[in-house]
Amino acid sequence: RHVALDPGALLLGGFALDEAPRILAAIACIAARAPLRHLETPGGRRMSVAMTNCGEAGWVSDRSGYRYAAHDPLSGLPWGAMSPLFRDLAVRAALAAGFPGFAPDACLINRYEPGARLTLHQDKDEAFHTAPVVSVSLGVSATFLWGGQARGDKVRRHVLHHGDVVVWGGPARLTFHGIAPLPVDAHPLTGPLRYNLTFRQAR
Ligand code: MD5
Ligand code: FE
Repeated sequence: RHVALDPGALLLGGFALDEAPRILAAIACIAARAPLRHLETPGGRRMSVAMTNCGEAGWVSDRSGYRYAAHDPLSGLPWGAMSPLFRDLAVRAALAAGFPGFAPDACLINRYEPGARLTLHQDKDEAFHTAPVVSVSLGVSATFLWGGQARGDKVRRHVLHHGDVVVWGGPARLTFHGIAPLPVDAHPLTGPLRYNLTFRQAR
């Protein structure tokens, strides 16, 4: 069930299935402290995906730009700790994809409602691009879009299902990617929603 989407990009089908119920319970705890919110882009648009974080660094966006911050701008509190459940899953996935020694300090939690999407972008707000990004999909299936190293490159599509994990490293780390608008659907554990966790070494 391991499929290479590209050199450096490995899909681990169903890798997080067993942990999924516990991950969803943990997301509810994290969101009780640091609510899922629709961030504003530097251009002043409200993101359709709602976000929160755990770990030492959290990804945030506002009128002044994108960055990693140690504190939740909503509360001024540090983000909640990354639980061993999360860290161990991310480290095991990275290892299975050929990236030993992954030490994530940031976990971004994305929540998609029907119609929510992520337009094509690169993840380059992290200090080092040598570490991979580990992404975990939960709930309603979504169409992942990925192109190449330039914005204009041809875009391919792959459906990501509940429990799928993708590890993006090496030559795939800066690939342009996005998520197509979430369809109206239902999953037994999340209802109409999709969650995605991304683990990174931000600093
Ligand atoms: C998601 N999240 O499903 C996606 C999955 C984000 C984001 O894109 O930035 O929160 S992460 C997919 C990803 C990460 C890093 C690199 C690449 C894809 N890639 O090289 O294609 O919510
Ligand atoms: Fe991304």
